[in-house]
Amino acid sequence: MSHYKSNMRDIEFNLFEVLNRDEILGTGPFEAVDSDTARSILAEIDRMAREDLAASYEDSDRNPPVFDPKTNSAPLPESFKKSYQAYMDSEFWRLQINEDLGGTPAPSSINWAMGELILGSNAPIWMYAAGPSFAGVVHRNGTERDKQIARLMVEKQWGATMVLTEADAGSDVGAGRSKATLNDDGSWNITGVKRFITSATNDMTENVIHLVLARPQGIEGIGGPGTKGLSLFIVPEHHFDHETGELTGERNGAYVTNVEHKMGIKVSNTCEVTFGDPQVGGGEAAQGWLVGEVHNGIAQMFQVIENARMMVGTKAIATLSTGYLNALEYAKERVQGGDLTNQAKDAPRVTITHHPDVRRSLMTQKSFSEAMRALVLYTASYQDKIQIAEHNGERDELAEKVNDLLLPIVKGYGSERSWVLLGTESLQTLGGSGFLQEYPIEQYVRDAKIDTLYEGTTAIQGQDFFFRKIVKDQAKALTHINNEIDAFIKSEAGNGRLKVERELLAKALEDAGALTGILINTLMSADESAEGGNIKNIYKVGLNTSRLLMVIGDVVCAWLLLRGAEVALEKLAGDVSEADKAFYEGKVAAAQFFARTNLPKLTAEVAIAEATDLSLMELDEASF
Ligand code: ST9
Repeated sequence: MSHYKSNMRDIEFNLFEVLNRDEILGTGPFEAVDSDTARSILAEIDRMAREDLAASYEDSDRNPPVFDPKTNSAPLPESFKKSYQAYMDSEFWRLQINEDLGGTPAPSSINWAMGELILGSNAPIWMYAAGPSFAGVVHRNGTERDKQIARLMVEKQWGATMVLTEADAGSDVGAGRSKATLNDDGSWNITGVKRFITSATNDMTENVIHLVLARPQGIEGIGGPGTKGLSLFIVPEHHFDHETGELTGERNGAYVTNVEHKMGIKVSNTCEVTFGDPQVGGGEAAQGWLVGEVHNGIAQMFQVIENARMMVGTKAIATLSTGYLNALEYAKERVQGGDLTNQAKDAPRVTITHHPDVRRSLMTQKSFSEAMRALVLYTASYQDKIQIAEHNGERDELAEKVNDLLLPIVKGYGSERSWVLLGTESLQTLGGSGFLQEYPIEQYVRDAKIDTLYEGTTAIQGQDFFFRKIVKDQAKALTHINNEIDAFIKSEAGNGRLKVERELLAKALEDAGALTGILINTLMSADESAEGGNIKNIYKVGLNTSRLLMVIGDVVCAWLLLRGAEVALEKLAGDVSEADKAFYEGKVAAAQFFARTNLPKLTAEVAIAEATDLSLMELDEASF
């Protein structure tokens, strides 16, 4: 039986009943994917995810790739390769690719719905299969030469990697020391050692294209310190004819020199890659080509990072969702103890779904996984707007800003909530059995932990959220979301049944506003050019940026659940099947539970932020 339990009903509810994606499917850039096609594609991906992709999930964990220093590779288990091939053969990855590259573009919302199914069933498949999506970034930023390379990346289905991190440059990408030196023929030689590079070796694709950040040497005006001095290079594992894509038979000097031993997602090779070291491999130079012939590396790389941050958040919530559904299945069958209302020693034993604390736990899992699914698809609906505008030769700047604002919530809030809930609630529902490898949840916990770490830790997401997405944006996107939530609060949504929750949401929105205000005022008080300014006050901001991310995440999630509950209540007022009645009642219950159990806590978060002083920063390190 499959470990993966999808929630297609809720995915379709979000896409078609709340976000009304029917309105954009089959039109504009999505002409080739109409509503019926999208539904049947999702149904087939759902089947494939539960059967073909989930099939190798456990085996890939128990028999992970092992690094072979003689061949600089780590071959993947056969079971995993079969699942990967099933996905590639389905050709559904083409929905994320633009037409120029041989794709059939679908709205981002449909793609991330597909992403949830694949990432929840076996996430490394999505990661190894990302080569064609990476090609999109090469194509978008590239010269004619690069565009042709991008076409080949798709045609040949080569693997691809994002190569930023070094041993002493993780969160601080700008500390990277890898170098690039210009050759006479216009290509560059890359030297340096990169770490934590996902998918840098596999035995499923004939080539891997590394997108490498390195610092150009010896040319005035470029290659300075920090992230702005980094440029982005296309560095293949094997050289190829740039016109035909035929491998020339020459190895490029980009070698995997280690594969990490990890806590989870073990089948996803996390590699050290050494570039241009005469002592490594055949000692070849690592030849690369500057993307777009412009030195704009960090901005170009962030196009990949933004997509990957969305991927990580979606992976996290997909794992929580299947964790919850596995816990639910267990709880419905597990008989243990008597009902609290009947304490007689010979009272009939009941399934654990009768116990209040198990119900609390199950509803906590349900409400968070459905809230964060709504968050992912709501964010993706802004990406749909961006796609539509681009198709019309325009830019939708508001949609871009809102997407930017929501991304750290999807990634930071989504991964933190998911990982914690998988451990404290989903696994806990199974009691001691949850600790066993007979059930998938212990693997989910191990596999989900990475989501709070890679693609920018939660602390980085909190800083990005406050400094870049709120302060630098002058709160334009935040104001837009605030106004949307405010309009909902003031509406008659829920026809009386959501009145209490709308009041709770109003107070929570006020709290979120107060917390944002505290951080902005504290930031201003750190400006030493203003009277009384004290630079140390910036520490007080830093002590609260992750808090702000989580608080606004709670508010947005509560709102999205309540919006869904409003739709559910409208449906319940009409004729619905028994199955739909239970589903819609579940939507209302989850929204009410989320609002009632989470939102009142936000007032305390404001008080904590308000009381922040510098004592923690002044404490001697020896006292920790
Ligand atoms: C990793 C791999 O963890 C994990 C698994 C990957 C699996 C891959 C497979 C799936 C992916 C598929 C992707 C396919 C691609 C498809 C695309 C389709 C279209 N937003 O604040 P500043 C830029 S990899 C946008 O001064 P610092 C911006 O250009 C490792 N841009 O930063 C800015 O200039 P300006 C992941 C942003 O203080 C410039 O950077 N590692 C954003 O110099 C400088 O900004 C990390 O994630 C943003 N949010 O550097 C690093 N932020 O201001 C984490 C910055 O003029 N560390 N830019 O616009 C950070 O993010 C740091 O905050 C830092 C700080 C490095 C940015």
